[in-house]
Amino acid sequence: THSPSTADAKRRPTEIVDVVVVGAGFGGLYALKRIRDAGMSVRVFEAGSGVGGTWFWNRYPGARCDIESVDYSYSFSEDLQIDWNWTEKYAKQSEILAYLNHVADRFDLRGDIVLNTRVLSAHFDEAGAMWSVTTSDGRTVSATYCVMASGVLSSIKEPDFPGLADFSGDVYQTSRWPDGGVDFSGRRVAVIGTGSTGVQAIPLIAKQAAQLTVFQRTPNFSVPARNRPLAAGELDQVRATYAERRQSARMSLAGFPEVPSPGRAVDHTPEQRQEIYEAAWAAGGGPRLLRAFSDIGTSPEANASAADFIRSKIAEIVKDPDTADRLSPKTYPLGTKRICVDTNYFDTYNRPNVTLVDVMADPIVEFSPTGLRTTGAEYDFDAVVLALGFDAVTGALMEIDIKGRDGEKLTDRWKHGPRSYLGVAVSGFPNLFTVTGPGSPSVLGNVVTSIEQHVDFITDCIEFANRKGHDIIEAADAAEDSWVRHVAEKASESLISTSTTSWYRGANIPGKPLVVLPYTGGVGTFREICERIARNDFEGFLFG
Ligand code: FAD
Ligand code: N01
Repeated sequence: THSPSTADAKRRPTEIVDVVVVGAGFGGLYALKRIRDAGMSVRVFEAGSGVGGTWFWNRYPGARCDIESVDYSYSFSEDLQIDWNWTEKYAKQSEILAYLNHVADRFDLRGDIVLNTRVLSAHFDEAGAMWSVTTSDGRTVSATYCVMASGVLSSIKEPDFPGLADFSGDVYQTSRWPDGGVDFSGRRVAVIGTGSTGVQAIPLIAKQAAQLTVFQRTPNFSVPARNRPLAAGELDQVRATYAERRQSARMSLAGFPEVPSPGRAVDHTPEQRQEIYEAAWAAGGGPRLLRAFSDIGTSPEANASAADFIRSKIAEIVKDPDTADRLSPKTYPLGTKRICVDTNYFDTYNRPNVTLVDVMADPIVEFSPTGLRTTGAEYDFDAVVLALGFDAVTGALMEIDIKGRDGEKLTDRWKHGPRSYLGVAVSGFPNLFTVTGPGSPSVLGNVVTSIEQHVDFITDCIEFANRKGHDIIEAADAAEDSWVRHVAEKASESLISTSTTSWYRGANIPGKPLVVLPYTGGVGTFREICERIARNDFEGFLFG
């Protein structure tokens, strides 16, 4: 890939486009296609050296999706969804990356994408009603609209362990995994972090490494993926009913086709519940268990019954009762951190070469040249894998120097927590759109369903303005206020608001305001609200 030098770029006159898009993952690629098809000029900037976003960066062992691939994929092109052959129930990272590269080629997107280029700032010039966007290669681009498709889980939580720089072994971050992989054979390896990433990587690293020490702070709920190759004919069956399947996902709670629900857990006997949980566990996947009953997300009693079931499974699988106990989440309700979907995760702790260290009880103090020290012990290893998570939903936006009307900074506006109209637009920041921004369903469930809906809504809104001869679109203060209130109200009905450790609430980043970031009212409900707003001439937006 060719990246022009800073000097070259500086000599270039300011490029003028209708729309700048930041990011070339699922969101940015679709935004480019949709906005270009609407007849506008688009320039996409992507910090990575390839397209794919999440699936470009996260190459750690075991990386794969946790929503079935036939659903975790674009629905905008009938031909694409008919032609593409997913090989497994949950595709691995390389296959999803190949799919997104195929999308870039198939729809001829690459010509409008500049790789290896980070957007540093976006300032709104009120006089000219244009965004001035600067990039890491020294360009300035002038655009009527800015669409931020910078990702909900793309800003890495950097390690701040004292002494890490003095560690003489190798340090790997799961989201910056070396292309071509890492061979851990014969090595003593440490993993810090047991979120979805750690849970996927740990079983595979354990198989290869001589010794693996897992440093766990908060244990996670995890259910078996039961991943498998898709049998002959299975894809054809999906293709035959794709339209219904997609429609069900669009109108669902969490962006994947609704699982037929037997109703509320509280209306079932303990024996009936057990049977239904067992069936969900046997079928595999997070959605099946979380949606086993309709009240798991809202009723503490229903939630506890599902959580107890998973804890009983951990106790069954893990032979050492003390390890099983430490692996069992007890401090937050099920589903208030994203449920993990694994292959042999708990069973991995039965291996003689794997040790679990509880760093909640015995915190990490510092790294040394040969390993790390906790308050109670010292551990030596040759390599450490950091799976510490992300500054979710708002992180990537806050990293860009965004200034709206009167030079107001987005970081100032969101100092006490993000405020947005529909997760799409911010008052005082005209013509700036965020794909899956805070206050939209974004990270809950199947993110691709939400990405498509958001990009469609944003493009429709810009086209509406174009038709009416307007070139300013701005969220009205009152509309934003009432949306923020509605999001908070919905959040207070959800058990997510009670979790003190979840990145859904920003709790994993020191100093981040504790606000439930996604809209918990449901993907389908959110879509209906957006459709109503669009029908009412995009009420809540001011046009000028
Ligand atoms: P991303 O894919 O994150 O793309 C954003 C891009 O923007 C990145 O490539 C980044 O480099 C670029 N960027 C950011 N800031 C700048 C800047 N200033 N200048 C230039 N470029 C910039 N969701 C699910 O629904 N199901 C799953 O199974 C699932 N699995 C996941 C697995 C992992 C390991 C992770 C980390 C996330 C997973 N997610 C999953 C969430 C996933 O992030 C979304 O599903 C989806 O891929 C997001 O697409 P996006 O285009 O919005 O963002
Ligand atoms: O990140 P996480 P992730 N000392 O924040 C620990 C998606 N995803 O990358 O919980 C010690 O969940 C931290 O501990 P604690 C999915 O949406 C999907 O794993 O803060 N430990 C936690 O254990 C997911 O939810 C898949 O106490 C520290 C871990 O690091 C989201 O991305 C795969 C620490 C971080 O877990 C994020 O998942 C991967 C410290 N200083 C990702 N700091 C699929 O399966 C942090 N931790 C599809």
